[in-house]
Amino acid sequence: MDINGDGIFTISDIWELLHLLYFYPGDWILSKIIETKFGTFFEFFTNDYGGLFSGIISFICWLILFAGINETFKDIFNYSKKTKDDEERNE
Ligand SMILES: [Ca+2]
Repeated sequence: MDINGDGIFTISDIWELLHLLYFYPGDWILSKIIETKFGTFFEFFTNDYGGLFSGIISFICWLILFAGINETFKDIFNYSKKTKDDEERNE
């Protein structure tokens, strides 16, 4: 858990971990395109990990993920509400 490598686990490591986690989707996509013609054309390098492009891609990925989770929970909630309504109607 010592992310910044200073030999001790502190609150800074939690911040670093959150940073790492947030940029993970963007950095992963960057790692896949860095060696392609597309990546070469747009001059993506390993020092772009955690950068603007990665941040934007990560933001979109997290937005899609949380929107999906939200929709899933909405469906579950509506389903349980429907079943409750149906039960009340049957009584
Ligand atoms: Ca540390």
